[in-house]
Amino acid sequence: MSSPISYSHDGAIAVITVDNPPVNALSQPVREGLSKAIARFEGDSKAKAAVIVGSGRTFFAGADIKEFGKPLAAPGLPGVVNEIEACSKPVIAALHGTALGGGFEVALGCHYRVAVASAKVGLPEVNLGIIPGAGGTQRTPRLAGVEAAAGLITSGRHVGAQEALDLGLIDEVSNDTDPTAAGVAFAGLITGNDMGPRPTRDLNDKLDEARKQDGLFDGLRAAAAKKARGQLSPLVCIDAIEAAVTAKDFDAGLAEERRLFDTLMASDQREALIHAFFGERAVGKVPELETGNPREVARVGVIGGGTMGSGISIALLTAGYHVTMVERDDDAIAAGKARVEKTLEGGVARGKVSGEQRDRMLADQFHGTTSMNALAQVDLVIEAVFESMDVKKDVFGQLDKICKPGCVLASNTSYLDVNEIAAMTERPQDVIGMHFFSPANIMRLLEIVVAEKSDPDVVATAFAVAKKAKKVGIRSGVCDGFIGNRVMGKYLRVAQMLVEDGATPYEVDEAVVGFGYPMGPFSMSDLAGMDIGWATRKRKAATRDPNERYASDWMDRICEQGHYGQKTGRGTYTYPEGARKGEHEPETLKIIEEVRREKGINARNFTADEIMERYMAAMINEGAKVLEEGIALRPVDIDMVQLFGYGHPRWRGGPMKYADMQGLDKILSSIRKFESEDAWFWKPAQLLVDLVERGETFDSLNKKEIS
Ligand code: 3H9
Repeated sequence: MSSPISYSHDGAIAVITVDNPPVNALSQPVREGLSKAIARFEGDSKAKAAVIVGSGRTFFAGADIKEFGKPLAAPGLPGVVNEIEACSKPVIAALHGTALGGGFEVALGCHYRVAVASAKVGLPEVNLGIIPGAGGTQRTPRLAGVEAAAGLITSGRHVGAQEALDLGLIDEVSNDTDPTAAGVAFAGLITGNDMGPRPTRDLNDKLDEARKQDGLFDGLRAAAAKKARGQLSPLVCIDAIEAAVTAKDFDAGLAEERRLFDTLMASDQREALIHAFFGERAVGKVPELETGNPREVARVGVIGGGTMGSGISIALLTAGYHVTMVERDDDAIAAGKARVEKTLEGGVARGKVSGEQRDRMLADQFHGTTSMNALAQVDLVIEAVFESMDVKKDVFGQLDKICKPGCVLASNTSYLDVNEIAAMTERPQDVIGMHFFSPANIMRLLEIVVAEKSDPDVVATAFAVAKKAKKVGIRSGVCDGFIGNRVMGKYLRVAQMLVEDGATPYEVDEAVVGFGYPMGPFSMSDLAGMDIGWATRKRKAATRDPNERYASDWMDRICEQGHYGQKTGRGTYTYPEGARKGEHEPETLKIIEEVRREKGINARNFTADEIMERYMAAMINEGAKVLEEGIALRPVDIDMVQLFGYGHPRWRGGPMKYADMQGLDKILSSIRKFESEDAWFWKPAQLLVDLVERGETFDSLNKKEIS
């Protein structure tokens, strides 16, 4: 196999080019090639300086993540970076695309850095559960200072070339758009001015400044802990940066960085976060995309201007689509428009959208109307009307008559049968579910619900729109609640049972937050409105299985008193004077005790671990059922639904990954234990039983390349 590294000359400048598509990851042949190229440059009497540059779309985007978790093949990256830094002639990194992680660490090991204006740099390792492990934590503070380095490394954010220059991370932003030309020109300046190598390891001024600041690391740790919410790597980043300041010399700091890096590399959090990285990309690979071609979409109709319809409209406007919002009367369309305007205004205030973009969206891209006929020429319609089968059927019947042939007809239903909706039209092949999550302009999950007759082109169109709107599109089959809400229905019921059996709702919420979710289920229902769940329970009462335990009486009673959560000032929690964070409500506890007394339940204590054992077991068991029914294609689809739509902590990788890491036999034995209390609810999924019998994991059901 030919080396991904090539070596050439441009006059007296050696040009070392990497070509390892798609992102020039630093896999073993790249590291080996780089090491050899540096040795060649050292002995190359024709070359006065060297430029390291990436071909294709980027400089190195980092270590090869696919190699993680496997034994490291020599040469290791830290050694290669040290070899570059030890060169007796200047080495210049010429950056374009995204110089990330190990890729940026190579640049930091070079003596000088020049970037094209569009380049971005960053150390995003924290997002993979690790820390920079090739000197990034030691060299960044030497260039940018401790505080800036900590900000960069604990957040993993990418910074543009100009900001990198301001921070001292690079030496020049070139006007050239070609990185090789930029690098060679900069190298010419260096050699022309007789400037020699400038090893980053020798720069100590910024560290000396930090040494004078009392309590610097306490402050940085406190800030990192606040954001980390259970994730280890941000705090370990600070430990490694501190080593740059306190270690006896650069090599000792580097050794400490390596020790910390190795510890995290062996952690469950690293495994979970890498699973999330590849999972986010894997969910976009579905069978329909192999045959289907996306239809052209420029104009989208959104039916409904409520919270959902306006959120969807904003997401689409931001993605560049023309949006026609339809509402039933003048007042409703005025309110819908006002919602869009207000949210865009907020975006301008927060600097997310420019005033000019907002004006363009409202003046050129957005149109509100009360006439369904205005949808005659759109390419896609997303219906976001009231969640009732009759209402949806009526809308789709009208769309069938109005919309042009080939228009994709999508429903934003969160529970209803998309096959039944499609059957209202003469073109069921054009109908699909596109289930957004509220607030739809912010939440990244988009469940793409493929009905029996949905055409592969229609599926491909929905995925293409998701991608353009920066959503994570995940394929789901048709069932009550699809992947997300169906699984959620189970763990919410467990939460209610736990309360009936002895936990307080506050203990349940605390356990769930302690696990890493941003919010517990009862705070969440207070936020969304307890009346929503109450209405669903009433609607489903007639068809409820008589064997099913009903544990929602205490919530029903709170609703019966007119308390629906934040919007009424009281729900499970109380919100004095419009507070957004709830306080414990003694009346809630009285109602719960009253229900327990009536049902003859002796309250038990549950520890946070016991609460989470049940909560996660319910999620995993239902996830396995969703899989065995073919509603989700792969376990990773369920994991990503939880991550992008329901607040599951990314560093736990999703419920199915969590189950694998806990051991499926352990999860099954928990379920069997609970089954003895409630055989109907806790019936183990056959798939789970089979996997345990075969000694396999959920990951074994994911495609090899994503596991
Ligand atoms: C590190 O460097 C550790 C060091 O400190 C220490 C070492 C000792 N490896 O995202 P895309 C694949 S940790 C392997 O769709 P985009 C990706 O899976 C690393 N594969 O494109 C996808 O494959 P497929 C620190 C990688 O344009 C394809 O490339 N670096 C890697 O939307 C295209 O990717 C990072 O964390 C990789 N490093 O975004 C950067 N990166 O087509 C991670 C990508 O089969 N990468 N692939 O699905 C990214 O953030 C984005 O991929 C990037 C491009 C911004 C570069």
